[in-house]
Amino acid sequence: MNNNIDHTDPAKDMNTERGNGGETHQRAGDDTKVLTTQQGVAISDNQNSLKAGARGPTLLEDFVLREKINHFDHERIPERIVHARGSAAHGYFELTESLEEYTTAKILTETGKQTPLFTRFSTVAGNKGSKDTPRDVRGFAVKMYTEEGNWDLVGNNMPIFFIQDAIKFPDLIHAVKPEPDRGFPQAASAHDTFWDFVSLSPETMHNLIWLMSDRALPRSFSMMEGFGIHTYRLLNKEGKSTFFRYHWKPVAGVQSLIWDEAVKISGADPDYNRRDMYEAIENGMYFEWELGVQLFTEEEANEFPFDHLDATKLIPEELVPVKIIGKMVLNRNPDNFFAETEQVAFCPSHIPPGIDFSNDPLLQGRLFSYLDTQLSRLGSPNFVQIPINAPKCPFANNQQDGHMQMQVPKTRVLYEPQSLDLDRPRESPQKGFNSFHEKLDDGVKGRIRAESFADHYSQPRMFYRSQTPAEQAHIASAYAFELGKVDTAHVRTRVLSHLINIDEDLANRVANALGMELPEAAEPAAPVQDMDTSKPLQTIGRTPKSLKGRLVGILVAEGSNHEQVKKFEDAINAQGGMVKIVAPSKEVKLDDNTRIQADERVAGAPSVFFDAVVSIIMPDQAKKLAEDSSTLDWFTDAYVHCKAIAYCGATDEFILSKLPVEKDEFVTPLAKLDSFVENAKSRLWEREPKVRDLA
Ligand code: HDE
Repeated sequence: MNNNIDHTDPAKDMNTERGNGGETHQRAGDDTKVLTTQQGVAISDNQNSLKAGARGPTLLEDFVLREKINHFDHERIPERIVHARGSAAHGYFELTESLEEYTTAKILTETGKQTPLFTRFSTVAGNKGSKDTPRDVRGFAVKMYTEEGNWDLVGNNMPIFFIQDAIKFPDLIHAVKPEPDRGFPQAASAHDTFWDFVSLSPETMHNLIWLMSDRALPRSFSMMEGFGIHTYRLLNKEGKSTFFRYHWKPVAGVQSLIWDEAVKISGADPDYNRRDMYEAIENGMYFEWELGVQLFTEEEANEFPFDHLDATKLIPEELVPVKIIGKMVLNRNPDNFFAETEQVAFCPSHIPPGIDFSNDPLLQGRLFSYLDTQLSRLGSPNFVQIPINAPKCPFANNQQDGHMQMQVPKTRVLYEPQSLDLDRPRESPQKGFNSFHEKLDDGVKGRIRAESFADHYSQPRMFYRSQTPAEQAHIASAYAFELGKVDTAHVRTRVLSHLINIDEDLANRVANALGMELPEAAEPAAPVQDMDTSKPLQTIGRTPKSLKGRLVGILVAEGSNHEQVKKFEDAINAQGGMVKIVAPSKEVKLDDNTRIQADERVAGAPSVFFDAVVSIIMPDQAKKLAEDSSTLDWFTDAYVHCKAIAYCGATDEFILSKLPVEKDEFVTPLAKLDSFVENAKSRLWEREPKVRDLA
């Protein structure tokens, strides 16, 4: 909360002058920094171009103007083809358990050491200027600056992907992106082309059901899991290989938005997730994850009831437990969005010795794509020299020249082998990256899909059946919402024909919501198995009860009781929660005459921004606020979004009494501060059947 207002004049150490428009502007004094051109020439006037006469024309000679405009004209670079919208933070990784038995990679064997990293979270389909809260997969990309070279762990917040082979990726993305003739919808999968493509590609069924689940609506970047999806390898001193898949487990637990909240947040604050991360880190509430690995041998993999090289399959944690080996902490915001978040270039092919790839055909395609795409995005193979991309360990090679080359090699010798300059770098069989010496079957060359990749329904079935009833209902209504936006009847029918194979109850719910008959089931390419359900696939039921990372909105108005406000604020902060003060006006005088600045005006801060709300207002103000629809929505939404509410007498008398808000055990008077704090620690799903149709 911003308390008393400071009206200090920021211009007091500057020479201020009045411009022609009457505005005040500041000029450098003796000991302040001087504005210069790119060439370092001091600029005397940054407000007026060089003209022939007071009323123009402007002279071509004006190099200050030309340089400034020229640079401005070229400020934009192409956005990422996918994952364009993202935000990032710096932090570190610390290994807690050595994997020495399995790998030589120092990052996975040297415990206790902190390795710097940079992590970028993203949506997939939307453009750079879209919103943070669409229904979408989230990217989860970590660049670890290890002492043996950069390791980019380029993953998602879901453990599986839509397709099995990289050759289908451009089609998948073309189908989900805005339709090419009309240029919409933006950042949305709810349209005909997406559902047409996926319903013709049954391998997408598993990722689709995750996309329809609450996982696609993370409450915070700190509240989502991260997964590498593909199987990778670890290689030890003897060259022995062990397969692994990695998981980032959020310390705050997995928490999601409700769809109605996500929709409202999109309008009220398209920057919702990035603002949350920025503010939390600025307030010292760092984001934390544990790194876990599922380790398994080739022999064990051969016994799995699915193919571990198939990126549409997850490995249930009950089958191969996740071994926690370290933690990641994000504790510093970038200094500059463009220089760091925009220019960071992740490539799954950036990998240190001791780690290696598997033959997953999706991964194999990615190894080409990421390096390739940086050329059109960043413009030169020298993108690795941009500070955010450069390794922090020594690096040296004979690659030379190219656009924007920043290095000045002082040698005649930029080739290898060579005998003219003994200081130049040479290959090292001992320290260098070695690929696993894999014995390959004498297969037949061809455009083949392995038969072991044919089962597309067993795992989506396992996922659906592992969910709590509330989550199953959310999934069914997400399918109904999305298909409700699909105008082509045969596409909707085809989707239903797949859902029957996943779960008949699900198919029926969706068909009912759409008013459609169930069609014949699609013909499965492999028998559908009833796999055991898996608790880690749930979110509700696994969320820890905690205020950490959660935000409480306190509504105040003229004359509100300052002491009461403080009491709530202190109680919430004491348990790691954050508070924002919301008021009808930006500045407000409380009962003890303190004038405070509200963080938000109520009209600009709907209760979807908060995890719980408190209202401390006087009767005259409550009467006024009861006439304002944004205040009424504030309480109604908090209620229907299953949040804790603490109210004062005036709020009860003049506002709540007008609303369909039942005073259940989670809607409490201010006197029950402790109960409110407990209730604010999680979403109150118990209320959901009363406020939403979960049929
Ligand atoms: Fe990506 N993906 N991807 N992807 N991906 C990109 O690379 C691609 C896939 C992921 O914050 C692009 O630098 C292909 C799976 C993340 O900068 C591009 C295929 C997973 C990010 C690209 C996949 C991901 C990207 C666009 C199928 C999870 C954002 C810009 C073979 C394991 C990284 C860029 C960041 C970005 C290609 C599938 C994760 C075009 C061809 C599976 C987190 O190279």
